[in-house]
Amino acid sequence: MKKYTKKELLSIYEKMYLSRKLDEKQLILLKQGKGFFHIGASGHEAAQIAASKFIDTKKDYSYPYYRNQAFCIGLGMTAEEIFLSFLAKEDDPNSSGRQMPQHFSHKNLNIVSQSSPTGTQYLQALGAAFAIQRKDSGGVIYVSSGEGTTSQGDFHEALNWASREKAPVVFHIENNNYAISVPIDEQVSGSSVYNITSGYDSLVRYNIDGCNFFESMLAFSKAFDRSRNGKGPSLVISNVVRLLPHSSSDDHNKYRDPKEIEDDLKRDPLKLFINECDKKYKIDSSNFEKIKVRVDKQIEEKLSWSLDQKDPEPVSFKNNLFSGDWSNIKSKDISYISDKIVMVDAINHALSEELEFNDKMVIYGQDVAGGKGGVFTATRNLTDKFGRSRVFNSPLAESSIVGTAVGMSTLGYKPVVEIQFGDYIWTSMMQIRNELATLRYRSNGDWSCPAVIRVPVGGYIHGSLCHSQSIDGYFTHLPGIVIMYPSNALDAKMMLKTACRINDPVIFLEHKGLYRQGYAATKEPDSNSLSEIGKGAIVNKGSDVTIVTWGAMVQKSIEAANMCKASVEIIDLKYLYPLDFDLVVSSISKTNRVVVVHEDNLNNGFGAEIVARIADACFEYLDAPVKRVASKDYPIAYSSVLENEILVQTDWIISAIKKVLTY
Ligand SMILES: Cc1ncc(C[n+]2csc(CCOP(=O)(O)OP(=O)(O)O)c2C)c(N)n1
Ligand SMILES: [Mg+2]
Repeated sequence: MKKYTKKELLSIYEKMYLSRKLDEKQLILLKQGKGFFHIGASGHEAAQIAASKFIDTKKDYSYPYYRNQAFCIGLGMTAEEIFLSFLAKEDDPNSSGRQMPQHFSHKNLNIVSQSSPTGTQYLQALGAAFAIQRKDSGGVIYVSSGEGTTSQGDFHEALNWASREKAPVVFHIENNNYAISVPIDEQVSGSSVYNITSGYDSLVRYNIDGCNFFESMLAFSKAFDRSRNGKGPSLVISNVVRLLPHSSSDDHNKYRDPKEIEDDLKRDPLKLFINECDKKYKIDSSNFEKIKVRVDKQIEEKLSWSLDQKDPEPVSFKNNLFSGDWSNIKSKDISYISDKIVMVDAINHALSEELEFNDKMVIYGQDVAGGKGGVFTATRNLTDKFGRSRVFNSPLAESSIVGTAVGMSTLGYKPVVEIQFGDYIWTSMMQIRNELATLRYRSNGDWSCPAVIRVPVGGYIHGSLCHSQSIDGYFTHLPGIVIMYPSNALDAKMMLKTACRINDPVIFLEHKGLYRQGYAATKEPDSNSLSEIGKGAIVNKGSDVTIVTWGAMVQKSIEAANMCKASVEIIDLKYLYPLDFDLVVSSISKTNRVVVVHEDNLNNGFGAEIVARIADACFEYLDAPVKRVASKDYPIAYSSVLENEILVQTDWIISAIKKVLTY
């Protein structure tokens, strides 16, 4: 049993008390109209300060949830920093005023910016642990949440994969028996997080009284020790009390029994700590009183300083959506290394060359490793060539794939992951929408996650409802992600290599129907050939009408153009974000007529956005209404007869061309 000095114990108390008082102060400020939101750590302080004691901020990383104010103070976050965040000031280290308070982030303390969804942090922490394992730095990743969040699939996915890999993660579940108003018996099977987490190989669990600092120290000491020594993940379930309502927007008197609230006060970790110090170390109460007086005074001074600090500049909302360093990548004259390559092989070669180029790059996904090399063979032979630590299978879990890629890329690795079918990307949507797309922005550039997600998409392969989907319309709506969608082997190779080089997240859409098509096969560009980001191409010059399109519709448009008498200019956008709208405008200014063609179904497809922009920017050039050709608003049926009715056909494009020409 560790012996503590009086100085150590008083310093621990000071941190717990500071967190408690900061909760009180923020709630007062809120009532004074100086802030909008607060979520408190009161009752959780002992377990959190104990956990913080084992973290070495030089090599460990933390993914603390919103109730971890005391933990962050334990790592070194100051009262000024907490106030700057509460007041949404420019110098708020968490987000420069972009996120709600208690969404912690601190570059110097290795606290990785946390978003709001409960549970996404687990898979990111695991990805960060994969990076740590490869760096062999002896670091550990800390990640926490409440007990309610253990109902999220991401939590169990993370336990599974962490156990498989013996990843150095300390999972901390702070069980305060409530998830907002929902009690644990309506949340967790058998009311026991400890029981529902049994059976994961190499995961060791501790179920402790988190109100007791000393007991918490014992558990975390064992947990961190195991992880640091390569023995695998640990789970500490600390049973704590929630002394405040869930947040400043909640009133727990509506759903909690007053007697229970009173009983919780008896387990107040600060009171228990003072009692233990008195009993075991003979430290009398006057010592704690002195700390209280000092901290109270400091808080007032620090608040008054914080109130005087600057708000963010209004124009700063534009900063840090992307890295801003794309100008390094320039198109140049292409040298070719072979006369013909199909698109899937071009993708395979791009991946192989980039694995060679960047030893921090890794590839994973379902079935991507070994002899199979992916269900479409895009990763064939890569495990043989680069080994299992660089090209490996993930569990069958899309959220795991994207979530870990976010974490791994945050710590400097370059995961280029595969989602087997676009139709199944949806279980990773939370990770994409609220994490991958926002990490750089919400941390105002402190953290980023430049992962690449390769996704086979599209129809015309008799794939029915769930192997035919076009998904571009969903992802073009999310600021923060580059979206690439090549239509041929040449572009696929150069664009994918570019995706692997840039410091921003990329969704790379690959049309399954194009993988082995003769018309999408091209000469193969050499390993130095990259593609200028956001540059579309004119693939057919013309003067009567412009077709704006991308992906598999490029070829269909070429076929339609060949079957019309008119002179048709076809633009292959290649990038859906950023969009080469200048190219669209310059073509329409010449042809005065336009058809937008896409494979995704009509309603709310990306064509709607393009057409709206054309209506705004090209009104004076247009001699006919703008037409859209898109698949019908039905799920994609299996029978060829039905599929042909639903997915865009060449004659639909021909008829649209004729309509705008004869208007
Ligand atoms: C994915 C998601 N669903 C719902 C919410 C809204 N929400 C925020 S906190 C919370 C309860 C979490 O409870 P628990 O995990 O027990 O943590 P505690 O707040 O009790 O510490 C809910 C439902 C959210 N932020 N994210
Ligand atoms: Mg809870």
